[in-house]
Amino acid sequence: MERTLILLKPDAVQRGIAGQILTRFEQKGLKIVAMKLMQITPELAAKHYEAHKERPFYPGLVKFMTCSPVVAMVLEGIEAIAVCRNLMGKTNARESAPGTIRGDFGMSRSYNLVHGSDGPEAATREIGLFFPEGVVKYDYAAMNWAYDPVEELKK
Ligand code: 3AN
Repeated sequence: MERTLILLKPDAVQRGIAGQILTRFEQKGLKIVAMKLMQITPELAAKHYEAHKERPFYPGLVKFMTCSPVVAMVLEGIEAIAVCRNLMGKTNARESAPGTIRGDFGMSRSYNLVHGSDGPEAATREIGLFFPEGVVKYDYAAMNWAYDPVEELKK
């Protein structure tokens, strides 16, 4: 079981399509273990995008991510990181395949609607940054139907 940090970016919230994007993740079978609407501070954005500090698009990226609220969430599932990145599509929404979130909803490389952790280390770091309070523990009814309980959940 893996966890990933997903952000529905300011463009998703301001365009009123946060719900539709959340639905993509929910209908896939990912379990929501944390979720909140929040304003990202410049300090949090700097930590989150540390790896991109030297990139030319960094100032614009921080400005965009702090200009308006985001919906932050932690999703859980088997191979959740790769599953979510496949659902999201390529960074440049114009090149993203139809059927993906960015491919269906976006036209931009920077206003690309959604963030998803790109690996297990990033996921752990990002979840700690956005949810220092931790995640919510509960039984998810779909678990035994989204997966084969015998083969995949090894119950
Ligand atoms: P992804 O979000 O697909 O993992 P990253 O991690 O390479 O993409 O980039 C982080 C964010 O920086 C992207 N979501 C996008 O908003 C922005 N970004 C990446 N590359 C560019 C670029 N060439 N021009 C403008 N913004 C970019």
